[in-house]
Amino acid sequence: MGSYWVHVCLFMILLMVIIGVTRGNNEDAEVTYDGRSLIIGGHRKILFSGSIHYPRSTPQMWPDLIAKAKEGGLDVIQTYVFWNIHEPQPGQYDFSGRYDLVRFIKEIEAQGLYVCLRIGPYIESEWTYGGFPFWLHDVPDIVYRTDNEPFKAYMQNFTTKIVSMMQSEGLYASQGGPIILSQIENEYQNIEHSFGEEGSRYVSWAADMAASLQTGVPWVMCKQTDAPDPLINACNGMRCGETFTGPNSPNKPALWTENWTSFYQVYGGKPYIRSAEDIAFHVTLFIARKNGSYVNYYMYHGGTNFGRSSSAYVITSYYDQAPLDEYGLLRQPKWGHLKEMHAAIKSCSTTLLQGMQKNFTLGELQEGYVFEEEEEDGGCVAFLVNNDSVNKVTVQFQNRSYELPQKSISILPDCQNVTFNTATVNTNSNTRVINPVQTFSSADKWDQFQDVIQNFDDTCLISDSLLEHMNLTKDNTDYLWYTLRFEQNSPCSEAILHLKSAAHVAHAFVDDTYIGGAHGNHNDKSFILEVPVELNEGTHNISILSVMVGLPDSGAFLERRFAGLTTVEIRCSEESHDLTNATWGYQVGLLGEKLEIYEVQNSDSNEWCELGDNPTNQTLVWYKNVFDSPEGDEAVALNLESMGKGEAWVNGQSIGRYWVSFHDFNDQPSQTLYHVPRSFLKDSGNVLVLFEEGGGNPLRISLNTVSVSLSSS
Ligand SMILES: *[C@@H]1O[C@H](CO)[C@@H](O)[C@H](O)[C@H]1NC(C)=O
Ligand SMILES: *[C@@H]1O[C@H](CO)[C@@H](O)[C@H](O)[C@H]1NC(C)=O
Ligand SMILES: *[C@@H]1O[C@H](CO)[C@@H](O)[C@H](O)[C@H]1NC(C)=O
Ligand SMILES: *[C@@H]1O[C@H](CO)[C@@H](O)[C@H](O)[C@H]1NC(C)=O
Ligand SMILES: *[C@@H]1O[C@H](CO)[C@@H](O)[C@H](O)[C@H]1NC(C)=O
Ligand SMILES: *[C@@H]1O[C@H](CO)[C@@H](O)[C@H](O)[C@H]1NC(C)=O
Ligand SMILES: *[C@@H]1O[C@H](CO)[C@@H](O)[C@H](O)[C@H]1NC(C)=O
Ligand SMILES: *[C@@H]1O[C@H](CO)[C@@H](O)[C@H](O)[C@H]1NC(C)=O
Ligand SMILES: *[C@@H]1O[C@H](CO)[C@@H](O)[C@H](O)[C@H]1NC(C)=O
Ligand SMILES: *[C@@H]1O[C@H](CO)[C@@H](O)[C@H](O)[C@H]1NC(C)=O
Ligand SMILES: CC(=O)N[C@H]1CO[C@H](CO)[C@@H](O)[C@@H]1O
Repeated sequence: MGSYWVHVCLFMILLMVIIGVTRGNNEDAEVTYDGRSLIIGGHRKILFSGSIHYPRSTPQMWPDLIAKAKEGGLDVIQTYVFWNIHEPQPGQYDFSGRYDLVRFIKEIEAQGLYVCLRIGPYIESEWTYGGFPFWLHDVPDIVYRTDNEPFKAYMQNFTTKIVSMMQSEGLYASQGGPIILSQIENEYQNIEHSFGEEGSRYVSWAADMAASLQTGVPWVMCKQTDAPDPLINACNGMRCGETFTGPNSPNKPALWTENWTSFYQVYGGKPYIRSAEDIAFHVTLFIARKNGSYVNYYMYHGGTNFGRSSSAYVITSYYDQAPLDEYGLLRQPKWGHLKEMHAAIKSCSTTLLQGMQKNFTLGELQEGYVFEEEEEDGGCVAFLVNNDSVNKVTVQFQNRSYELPQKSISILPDCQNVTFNTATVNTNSNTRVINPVQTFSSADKWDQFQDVIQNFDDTCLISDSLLEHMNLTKDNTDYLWYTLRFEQNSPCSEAILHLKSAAHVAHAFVDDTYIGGAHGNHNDKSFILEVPVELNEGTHNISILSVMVGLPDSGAFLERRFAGLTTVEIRCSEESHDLTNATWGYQVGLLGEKLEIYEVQNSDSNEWCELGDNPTNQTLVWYKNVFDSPEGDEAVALNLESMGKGEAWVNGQSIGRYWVSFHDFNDQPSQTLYHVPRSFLKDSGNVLVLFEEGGGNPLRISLNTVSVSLSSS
């Protein structure tokens, strides 16, 4: 053997040693669990986690959001994976920009946090179609989320695609990466009964399919009490310390995958405000009473439903009441109070994880939980719970008196001193400051483009019935025209157009004149439009624009949902004409959409003309303006209070649908501010385009910066 081979051999030995060491580390990073907690690299952990959904913010915002989550005491960032943005057409994938899942996970890893990856691929999440790509709808014989071969094939392919992508980037903890948990399916138990035996077969199949992907980290199913081994059943809700029935095996830990920090908001609804005290009470209770070892805040940062990504009626501002608000600013005192609670729990997590739990009564509505290590000088942690929402009480614990405020839990990391009480908020509140920096009040800076009212003669898709809305639009647009040529041969006095729709909005036009509109709401799945109409004898064009504001995202048999017009009649005092089975002509989408009039390269198109003399209250009109970016780096938002309903684009990127004319019970718009991420903007010459369905005044739009007032802690 020559010296060359000696060197090669030495090198090989060295290499094997290095590989051996590395592999040793990898094995250490394997994630397992038992009845108490997840075990990461051999260590038990109590983990605080927060949901941040990558497509609901921008890559430019991610580092700051993750840093604030870490500073707030989180260990884990949880996200869903959004199938319909990643696979817009079968086999065509998109992981760019806001959809760059790997970049998001690597950013979390760079900041030293873990990841819980909820692949679904059904996710609900107030995301259009619950995350399913709409093309699934057209797969022959498909039935979603049950023991159905075509569905399972697509679900398995996408799940495998994501897992392989993570594996090839080395992102599972078992490979030295940050992902410590994955989720398959999502709250399936809610609909399982609709599928009978096939539903339970599907649960087993999904669990086996997931487990077979060999990620080296556990899988969870949330709200699925019978999650098959080795998958862990996890709790979702607001009060898992009270409602969770517990892991379905003594070898599984108590995990809370969605602790709702607020609730999503719909058009016509108001923000759901959950107090910092209430959140802290229930998180602490889950840890004390259920031996909880993982709690995820849903959402920690909600962000923005850009484009047409939100599900039916959901506003673009998502969980703005979360600890980080829509713009990524601290929402105080929520963020600070939870941070303190995380620190109090972390200061005694070893004892919580190693000690024996005992509980005892402290009063009629008071109870105590103690975790005590068995060995001499072992730690002791106590939680003193006052479930009385009206009275504070003084209780005796180990010969000391403790005053417990109303509805609160005191944490005693040494069984003596209270370091945190869930109802005692030491963090100062802050308030949002909105500064108008620019208005758009000069009419000569605006351009407009009048979209067209489609009439029967202009359409080429004809049917003798009212067709289903989503099956025609394929979710490429919100808009579908139903058109008809109506022959009025006999007198028709006091004529009324009466229609019923299972879409979200209808605008009716007769002979190119707007006669009226109506809309439904999140809770009622259909609505009626009834408007007087003048019909002389002769031929009339009836054109109805049916609009959807996001596809449904929940429930069984999503593939069979019906949207669009269901009946149309002309009622005269003499007789009624049922037009339901008349000859209808269809047109998918608006002319402006076809022209991509919102794109920057079309901003000089000669379709645009000067704003009319009376710019307000026009129907189906596109508006365009150009503006400079506000100085500095504060968050930016458009105030669209003067507008009605439509969608807005900045430099060709949709900032979402707006619907200011939909008021809540106090007659206030549900949302007036619409986030424009800084990264959508250039210093100057930004192109703003709005499509307004009717009733807007663009001259009163303003551009604002958004910040929070200083708070002293
Ligand atoms: C799933 O992926 C495999 C391999 O890439 C492919 O051959 C198959 O056609 C895919 N099936 C479906 C339903 O997409
Ligand atoms: C759960 O959510 C409630 C309400 O938002 C909150 O009070 C509580 O602290 C949260 N608990 C956890 C463990 O996240
Ligand atoms: C918590 O763990 C203890 C063991 O330390 C066990 O006795 C108790 O039953 C557990 N409580 C719950 C709610 O699982
Ligand atoms: C301890 O907790 C168990 C389970 O919640 C309950 O049944 C029992 O009454 C509690 N004991 C005391 C003394 O409160
Ligand atoms: C507190 O009381 C409410 C009823 O007022 C009850 O539903 C809840 O389970 C109680 N929680 C605790 C922690 O005892
Ligand atoms: C509490 O006081 C009683 C009598 O004063 C004593 O017997 C007991 O050991 C004390 N308990 C603790 C935990 O200090
Ligand atoms: C969807 O449209 C296609 C043709 O355009 C038709 O064959 C199919 O029956 C429609 N499906 C539903 C559910 O309406
Ligand atoms: C109906 O629409 C067609 C096509 O746009 C048009 O030629 C016709 O004049 C319209 N009829 C009426 C009564 O407006
Ligand atoms: C329309 O046609 C459908 C299917 O042919 C039929 O069931 C329905 O009764 C008809 N409706 C009217 C109002 O004629
Ligand atoms: C706006 O237009 C609609 C119908 O075109 C009309 O009913 C309404 O009165 C108008 N509102 C204003 C403020 O002009
Ligand atoms: C760290 C701390 O505050 N320890 C205190 C706990 O309570 C005892 C008496 O109750 C004090 O002596 C300690 O200083």
